Amino acid sequence: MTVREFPTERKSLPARHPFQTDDPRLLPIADKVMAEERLSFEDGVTLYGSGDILAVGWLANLVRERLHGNVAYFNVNRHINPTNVCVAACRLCAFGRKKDTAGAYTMALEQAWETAASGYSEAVTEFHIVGGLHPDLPLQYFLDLVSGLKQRFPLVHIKAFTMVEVAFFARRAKLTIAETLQRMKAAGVDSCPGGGAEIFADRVRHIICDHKIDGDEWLDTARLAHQAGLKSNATMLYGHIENDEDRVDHLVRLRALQDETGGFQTFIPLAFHPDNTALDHLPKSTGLTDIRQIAVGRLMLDNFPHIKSYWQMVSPKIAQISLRFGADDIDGTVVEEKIYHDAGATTPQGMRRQDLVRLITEAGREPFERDTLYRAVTRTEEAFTVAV
Ligand code: V47
Repeated sequence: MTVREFPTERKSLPARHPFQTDDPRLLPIADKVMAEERLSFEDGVTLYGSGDILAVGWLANLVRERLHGNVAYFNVNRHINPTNVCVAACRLCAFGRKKDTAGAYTMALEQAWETAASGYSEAVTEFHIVGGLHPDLPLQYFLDLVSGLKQRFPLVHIKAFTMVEVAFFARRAKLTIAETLQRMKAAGVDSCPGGGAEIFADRVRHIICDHKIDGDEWLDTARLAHQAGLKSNATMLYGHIENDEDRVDHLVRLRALQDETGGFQTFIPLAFHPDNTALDHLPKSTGLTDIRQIAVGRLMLDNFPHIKSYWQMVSPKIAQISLRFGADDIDGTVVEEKIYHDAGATTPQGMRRQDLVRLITEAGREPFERDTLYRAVTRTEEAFTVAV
């Protein structure tokens, strides 16, 4: 067992035990983390391969507390999936349907606006909007959807459309991606969610989501979104056919783009749910795999402000533990999640604000209600205000 003394500058949190590990390969990595040096591709592979998850978690927690102290973020949000009709037929997905087949739906605009208003009485600060790649719906449908929401809910932040959807809208509307993003912004889109990134490596992408834009196109679209002034998130889908090198490659490519634009807010590892997908022979991810993605993500993505353990994906229990393994955010109330529930998720489809507060408090962290841009939200009985 080797022990490294913890640097003394941490003031806001109680003294911790020193770094200890049974895995000598972690020692040079620990030295780099303590010196705030960037980790290499090889370091990432070592972190994934280490059996000493507590030591990996210790390091990730160090970085997490350096950035956020004891605070853990959550928000009050609502998901809206306007259509599940999708031309892509990705093997990873149980949500998409071909047009006019059983279970396919597309919301009329009024229906989408009503959906936005329904759910819990707590005032939401964010609408999270993603859907399938519909072969016939014009870009104007999505722009009207967003502008109608802005008219009805002017205080609510609209986080809408993944890079895959943006690239698809642009192609269908015969616009450049930059023009498409400008129209989205003008309609009221405030930022973009991180979906569709999956795993960038071509070998994997060809198998799990062959009809989507490739990894470079996802990154190019994100670059344009950031240049247009839209913040965005980045996901990584793990627990299918990818290997450790594919995961590290994904993280390193995200990190390189973030060096360039600074436009990413949050990294969200997403656990693959196999039920009802073409990959339903694969096993579900385990708790330790989930926790490791959070920890390695925190350590490799030194330029990402936030790492989210999305409770819907990994379960509230794992999300809670993740708050000690590198995560600083557990996402929100969500309300009516569909994508993972079609793929067999057994978590509730939403949680109340007070449940999120309890999860965080019981992890020994300080709950901090944020808006989508991580500004403090203050609530009175009927309304909320955002610190700007
Ligand atoms: O891109 C699809 C994933 C993503 C499955 O930005 C699946 O704050 C697991 O991106 N098993 C959409 N995952 C969701 C998403 C997201 C979620 C929460 C917060 C944010 C954010 C973004 O869901 C897709 C895909 O990677 N997905 N099918 C499945 N069977």
